[in-house]
Amino acid sequence: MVEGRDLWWHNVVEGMENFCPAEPMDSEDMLFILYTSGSTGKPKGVVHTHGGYMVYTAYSFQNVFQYEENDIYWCTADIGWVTGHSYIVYGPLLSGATTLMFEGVPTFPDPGRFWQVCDKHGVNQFYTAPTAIRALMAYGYDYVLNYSLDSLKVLGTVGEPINEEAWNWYDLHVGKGNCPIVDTWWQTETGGIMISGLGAHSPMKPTYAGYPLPGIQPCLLDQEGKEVTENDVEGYLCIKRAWPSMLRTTYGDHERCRLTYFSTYKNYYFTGDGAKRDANGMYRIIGRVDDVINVSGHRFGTAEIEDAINSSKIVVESAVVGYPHDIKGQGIYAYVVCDQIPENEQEGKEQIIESVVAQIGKIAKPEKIQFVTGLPKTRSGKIMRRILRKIAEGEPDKLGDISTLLDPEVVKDIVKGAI
Ligand code: 7RM
Repeated sequence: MVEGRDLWWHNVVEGMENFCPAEPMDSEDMLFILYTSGSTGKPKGVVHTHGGYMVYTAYSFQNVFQYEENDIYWCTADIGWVTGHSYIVYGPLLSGATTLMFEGVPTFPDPGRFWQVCDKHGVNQFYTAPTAIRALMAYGYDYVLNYSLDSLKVLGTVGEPINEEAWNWYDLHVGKGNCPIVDTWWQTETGGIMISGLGAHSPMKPTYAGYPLPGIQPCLLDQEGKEVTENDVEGYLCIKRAWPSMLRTTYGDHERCRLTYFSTYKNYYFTGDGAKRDANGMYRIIGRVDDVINVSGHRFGTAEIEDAINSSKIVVESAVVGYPHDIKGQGIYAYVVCDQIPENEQEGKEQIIESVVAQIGKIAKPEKIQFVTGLPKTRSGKIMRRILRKIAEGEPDKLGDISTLLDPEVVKDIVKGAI
């Protein structure tokens, strides 16, 4: 007890009302700030406001997950990630939904934990990240087959492109082939889901987020910043018109907000992601444009190469980065996690190369493959490619800030085994 600084609880609460009236706010008053790290530079404080954010999280929650009264909804995200803000707290609670909150990890007391909780509480909508799915896949089917999971109606995924293997596993073993999967693409800055299926009402295509939500106008721009209007194309993913939950500013530095999101392409919001639009107008996110690898003039998104690597039976997950290559400009360096590091590493590498050549072609063949026990990830499961790039470039002493890493130990192992 420091006089003048501390107060006694019993003195403070004495005579207090047990009712606290809500404070009326303006729709444009600040609601919260969430810091996003980005790949370089100091974190930006993304500002959301009361009115638009709440309208849009409620709207998108109800439509994407097709929530019906008395359903039990569960999003496994951290509350500190925007996914937790929008789809554990605001969207569900504004909709009067029952939202299950879970504190723990997917592998304790065993890797059946998620499925046990689903059965125990009769979860109807389940929303998680590809990183969690892949981690659980590595333990085999037994854990998931122990549970009926028959309450499930809709499955969701978020945070990074979901590879085909993980999509199929989620569909078959968790959804038992009966649940639509909504692959929800959005960002801290967008506040809510921008591109996604709406429960069972939308066509599904593995690895595709699909169509924009009603009211959202995504588009693809080419190198020159010109909009590509036809289908079956790739480009820089932008959004044409404003939407209710878009960020209002970056805290304390409005100019930075303008420069980061609204100056690359005039009159568009730039997402920083690359995407593909298929012949039917469905969108597939191919990764951050900063991560594109250019091999002899061929541009690859990280997701497509990783998808091909992950389809090899021995692989659990992988991350690819480019490194300077005398002839090709950039070579592909792949960090690969397997159930077990193959006894014959050379054979394992050949198997991986075969998958890539079969699915993409010789040009996408990784020059270097390093087997690792884990990948450097943030708490929301995003691979920190900046770190892997530095290691591939032979500069492990210049990793920069690694304070947001979930497990800094994996970096030491990767540096030790670098090729
Ligand atoms: C919700 C969230 C945003 C970045 C975004 C993308 C990637 C998110 C998906 C995805 C492919 C998805 N907010 N991303 N969802 N990529 N498919 N369904 O993750 O601010 O933390 O990250 O995450 O690159 O720009 S975030």
